[in-house]
Amino acid sequence: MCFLEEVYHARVGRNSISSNMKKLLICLSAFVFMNAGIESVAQPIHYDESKVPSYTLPDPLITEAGKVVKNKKQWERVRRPELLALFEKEMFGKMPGRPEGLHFKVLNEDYKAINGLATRKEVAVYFDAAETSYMVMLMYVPNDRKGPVPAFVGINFKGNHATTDDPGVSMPTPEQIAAYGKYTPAERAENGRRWPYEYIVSNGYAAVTFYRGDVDPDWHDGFKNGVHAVVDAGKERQADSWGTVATWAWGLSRALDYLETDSAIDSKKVAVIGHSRLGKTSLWAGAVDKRFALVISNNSGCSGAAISRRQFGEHLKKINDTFPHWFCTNYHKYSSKEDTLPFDQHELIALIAPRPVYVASASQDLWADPKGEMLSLYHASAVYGLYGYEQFPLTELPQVNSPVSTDRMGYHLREGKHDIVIYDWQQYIKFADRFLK
Ligand code: GTR
Repeated sequence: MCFLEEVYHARVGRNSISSNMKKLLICLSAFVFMNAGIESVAQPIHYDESKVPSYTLPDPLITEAGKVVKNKKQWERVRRPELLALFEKEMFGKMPGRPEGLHFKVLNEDYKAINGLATRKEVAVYFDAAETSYMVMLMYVPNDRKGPVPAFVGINFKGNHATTDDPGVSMPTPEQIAAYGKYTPAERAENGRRWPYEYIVSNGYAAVTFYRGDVDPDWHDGFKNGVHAVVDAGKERQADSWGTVATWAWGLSRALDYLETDSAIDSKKVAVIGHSRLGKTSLWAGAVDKRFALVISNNSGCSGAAISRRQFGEHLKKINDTFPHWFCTNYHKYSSKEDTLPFDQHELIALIAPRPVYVASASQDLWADPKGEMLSLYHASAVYGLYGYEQFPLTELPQVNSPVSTDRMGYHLREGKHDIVIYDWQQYIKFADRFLK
């Protein structure tokens, strides 16, 4: 994405700016697109409900052989594996299982973190026996606990040290910085508002996070760096080899592998959470790994919760062109051909059934298509219905800051821009309390 396009997308898609500024940016962007020959001109971005093409969504309850799925047994035995394999082959790419050499080391522990409210730990999760590839997990566990506690696990954008001003959290080492390559580390606490640790632990949950770059640095280097270096060594890439979103989701499962060994955590009560590209990731992690008890998608947008066929805001061509490494090569064949997708994103939500799922949007985040994100819940309800759970009731967006929930699904449209803020966490904790307490 060129600089002007970034500005245009950040300002026009997600925030409000003056109309003169908007016009100027549109003209400049158009000028840059024409001169650079950027393909996206071929499929413009729109934010206009009247431009949503008419579409028919694939029915999650019809098997590839054309049979109607009538009960949860048929769903679990036939249709769910079929759909999971389809998403794997055509979108995220195949992820390996738990690597043989996986092992953990608690690097440090402080019982007096957050004014004595929590125990902070940093844990190295090594992906190979030789310890050439690893991620560092940061955890805050409430001290006020009678037994193992439920937890939220999610990846962070800018490094563990950037999620808090706690001076006990390690800064990345020169060796780690070298491995991240293109990215220089953020300032300490730069992203702190997204990780309200005190609020989370005060509500009885552990908070667990790691940096996306530890698993796979977020740029297209031909799938050489991060975990690819050890897990894919010697393998030739295929059209369905895993993309970066799948590697991150795999990292979430490895975090859960560790949590299963930690007696302070109730590993049967772990919610997986993610914002934006990491919300796409939490949905895929939740679909693949049934150990996650609850799944949260915060502003996940295109190729996350949003229905692709709506082509509202970011579309497949845009995401595949801008982030060619996020999904597998097969996914690129659906760019500008959304109607040929063998699935749509409501079926990604359906793969989480019957576990509770929460989708959240933000009112100014049109790039992520709030209505499309919400409609996935509506259309995934058919599968939840096989388990006797309620239909998500809305087909039009609710008022801002008015959460809606059923016995298994939650949704809110937060007022404001693309972000994860305390309002979002408040809703997630309220929802999680119903299932994980
Ligand atoms: C955007 C991208 C979105 C979303 C976002 C993010 O640039 O187009 O799909 O994932 O990044 O992760 O912040």
